[in-house]
Amino acid sequence: MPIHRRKPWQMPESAVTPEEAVLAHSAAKRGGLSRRALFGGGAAVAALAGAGGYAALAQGRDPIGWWDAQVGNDPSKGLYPAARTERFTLDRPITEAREAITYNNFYEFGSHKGIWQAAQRLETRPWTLTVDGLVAKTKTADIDTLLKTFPLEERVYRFRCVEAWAMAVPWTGFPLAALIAWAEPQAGAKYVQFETFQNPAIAPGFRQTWYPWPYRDAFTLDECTNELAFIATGVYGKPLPPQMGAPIRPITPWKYGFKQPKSITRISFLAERPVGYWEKLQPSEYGFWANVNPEVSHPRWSQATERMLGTGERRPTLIWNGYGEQVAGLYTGLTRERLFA
Ligand SMILES: Nc1nc2c(c(=O)[nH]1)N[C@H]1C(S)=C(S)[C@@H](COP(=O)(O)O)O[C@H]1N2
Ligand SMILES: [Mo]
Repeated sequence: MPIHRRKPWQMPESAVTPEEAVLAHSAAKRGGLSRRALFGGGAAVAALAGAGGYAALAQGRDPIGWWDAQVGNDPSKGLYPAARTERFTLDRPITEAREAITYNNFYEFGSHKGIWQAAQRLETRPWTLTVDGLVAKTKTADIDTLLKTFPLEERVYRFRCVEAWAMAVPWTGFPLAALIAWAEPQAGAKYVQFETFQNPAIAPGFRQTWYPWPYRDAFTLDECTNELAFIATGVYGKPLPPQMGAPIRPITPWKYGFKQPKSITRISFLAERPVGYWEKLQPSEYGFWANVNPEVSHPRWSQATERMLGTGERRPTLIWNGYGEQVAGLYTGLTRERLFA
């Protein structure tokens, strides 16, 4: 086997994250794939990711400078920064932008944190969002039309990955409730499913056919109309960079990060509860609700504390990620549900 020079996005096996470890486990169960077969694929993935366009150009660039250059070509740049809504002020400093845009989970571009350059192959214009299922009528809207329809605001939210890393992030966007109202759900709609783009030509992860593509996850309609539920189109006062889910993603800050698909192209209103991407891979570890709770351990690690990106500071995990006042009432009576996994 030829020796490949280590590229920034190739991580040593020791850097394997908990979410990847699950995958190795479940893929091994299904298809008899070994851990090495899974993680040894890094060079092939890297070759694909590095093959084209912006991704190749981004190599070796400063991530902030690169982002600024991309924003210069963004038709929505004039909408940013938006005024901050102060009532969501936090108990912790905002995470450095550089940390948040270079440490990402976006399995379409690779199953490790160093995907920011690979993700530059995502072309975010033109971009259409479809709403379908139990709605008055299927609608498709262009992202720039949506951005003009809903007034943008900035909200600083806690963000907590199930792997126990965390951030404090200034998202720009609009309440998810506004998008739901625009979609005109029918009476029978109980669940709202978000679906990520699916284009194997630009994202090497799709070749890894043991993943249940496209990346999807869902919330109840009541969760979506809670005042905290948000649609992010920007972050740090600029349009979202591709690696953070440009041009549009849902944000539900009281839940673990995996519940929130990036770069969505479809929202479906459903009568039955669908099974999300991680729940399909490992239902015993990743459930439908996935609300943050320090006392409910992941089967393979404690959730009692979290590590802040950038500073490395450890903080105690907060129940509902600190948003109990807004969201706890959504769950009264659901005593038989696994609310925290
Ligand atoms: N399409 C897609 N969306 C995704 C993921 C992914 O792999 N693909 N990872 C999820 C996980 S596990 C987390 S923690 C967050 C990470 O968001 P960030 O990279 O912007 O911090 O995105 C979520 N949304
Ligand atoms: Mo995550």
